[in-house]
Amino acid sequence: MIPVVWSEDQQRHDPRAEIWVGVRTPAVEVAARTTAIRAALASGPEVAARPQPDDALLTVHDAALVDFLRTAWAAWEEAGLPDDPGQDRVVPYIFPHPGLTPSPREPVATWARTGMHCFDTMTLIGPGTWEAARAAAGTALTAADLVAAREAPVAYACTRPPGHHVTRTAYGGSCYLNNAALAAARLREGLAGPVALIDVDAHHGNGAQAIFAGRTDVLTASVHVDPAAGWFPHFLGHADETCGGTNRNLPLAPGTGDREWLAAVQEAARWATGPAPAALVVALGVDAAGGDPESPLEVTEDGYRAAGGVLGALGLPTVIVQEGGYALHTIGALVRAFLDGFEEAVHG
Ligand code: SP5
Ligand code: ZN
Repeated sequence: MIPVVWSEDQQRHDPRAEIWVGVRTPAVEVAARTTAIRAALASGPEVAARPQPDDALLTVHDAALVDFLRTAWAAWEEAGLPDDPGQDRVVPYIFPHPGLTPSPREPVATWARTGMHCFDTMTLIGPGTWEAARAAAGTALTAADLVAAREAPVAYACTRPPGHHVTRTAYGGSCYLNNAALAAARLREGLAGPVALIDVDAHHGNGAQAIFAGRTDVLTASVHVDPAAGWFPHFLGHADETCGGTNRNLPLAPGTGDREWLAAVQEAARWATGPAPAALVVALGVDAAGGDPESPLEVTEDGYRAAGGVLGALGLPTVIVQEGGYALHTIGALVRAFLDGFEEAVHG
């Protein structure tokens, strides 16, 4: 069975809430997600994530982002913000909008710095967030190391918090470090030949698109609900964002089910494997499933099994990295179905 790479430190992240249109609602990116996934995969082998030095993050992220994430919670506490005005999580309130200034400098006030590095109000930082985000990055990097060393043909990184919305310089979308992009960069270092990154999360994989834009050695493709129909990340994910031929976006209408979604996954696979990549990274969000609270797509468990079959049939060394999926009663079965479909296509 496909080895599951895991780090318990990931569960130290508890965002408690998200702030949407100014309203604080309960967090959907919770530790119970990965608990449910692990329970569904309990019959298979588990591999402990190997700790990675912080500078391993600099292949895809700027030092300023990493430094902010490392110190943000301590600075927030130090500034007394949990007591006055009573905000128990790091959250931005002002952003260096390009219409405000084209060349922002890091502001001095702790409460103003967050907007320099974060692009939404949905992605809160508390005690343990940095440790968990770093552990998730280490989990993805360990899976990449297993595959690059040919210790396993395929590895699944059971990551949280997720990562696919994070760019080189900015975090958001419930993500802090781009786990899948880190895995792709590690595979690119370890293997001769290009790497394909295919994102099937319900939301556009804007992070990898931006990080690898214009790079012919890491091709990115994303299948997601159409931002032009009103969905996160709203500003990105349109079909015309081709990044000079190195990115392919396949936006789908709300309500799209298995048939059209699988055709898009198939097309992403066809496109991304054109230059004969040496390895594949799958950003596996299962929030495209019907019933997920964060997306209007209507993919079924059988659809995810079939998608695993499509991507497994490519026969490439593969790292599968967990992204979204927020329906706690189905998340485990959906991941299990994808991995079963993948493995069946590899081994027959
Ligand atoms: C990794 C991942 O799947 N991130 C997706 C984050 C999308 N969040 C968008 C939230 C839009 C508002 N949702 C309203 C729900 C209120 N709790
Ligand atoms: Zn998502």
